[in-house]
Amino acid sequence: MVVFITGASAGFGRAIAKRFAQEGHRIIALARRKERLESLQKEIKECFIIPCDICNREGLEYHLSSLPKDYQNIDILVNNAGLALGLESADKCDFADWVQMIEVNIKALTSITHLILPQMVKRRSGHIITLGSIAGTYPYPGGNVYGASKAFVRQFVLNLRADLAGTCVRVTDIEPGLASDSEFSLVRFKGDMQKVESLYKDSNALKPEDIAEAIYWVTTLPKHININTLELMPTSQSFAALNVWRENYPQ
Ligand code: 8X3
Repeated sequence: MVVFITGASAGFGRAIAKRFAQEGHRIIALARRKERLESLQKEIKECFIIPCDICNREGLEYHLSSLPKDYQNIDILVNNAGLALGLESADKCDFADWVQMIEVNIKALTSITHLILPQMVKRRSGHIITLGSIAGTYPYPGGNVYGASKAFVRQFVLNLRADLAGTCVRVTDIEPGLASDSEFSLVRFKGDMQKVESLYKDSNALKPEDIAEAIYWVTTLPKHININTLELMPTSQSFAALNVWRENYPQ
């Protein structure tokens, strides 16, 4: 199969590329950082790299129209690129951070899906994977736009399922909880390593390889099975009671 992975240079994306490559599949790896893509290319056998900003639709169009023959029929699109910026309360957030999350998590994800989906429908075969989050279902303080962007992703996937009835194209939203060993939290905390370390300390968080395994599983199930959403958390993570703020409100 040909597997197109966005955000493939590190973390989840890199682990997903390696998992599929291990089974002999061809990888198209897209990310901004060329050197990292080149190092991935050295690690796996059949890998075509696209150094491109996922927000650049013209760039995406160009690269998609110049894929080598063996890579033109994309069987799986893994919409992995995405980010969280900040964990402040909404009234204290930087608006530019909100815009950037919307640009990458929503606009870029829909852009690449829009470019690749028609060829899958035409061939009556293919699987679109998105990386959602538990934050798209469960609100938490500081989740504001990040969680909302992942709620978009979840609903987009379900709506795609409705549109794709009868096309044989499958769509799945993978929704991880706390996951370490990627740049996710370092980006979210803007390089504050102390915050990252205290978040993951003794947490037994999910690892990129766990996410890759989940994706490998949903995409290799018999063709008549479509996993719509797959929510996974580390066993150590669970739910807390709803918050009740107690004070006498002015009447
Ligand atoms: C990442 C999971 O719990 O940090 O999407 O929101 S969480």
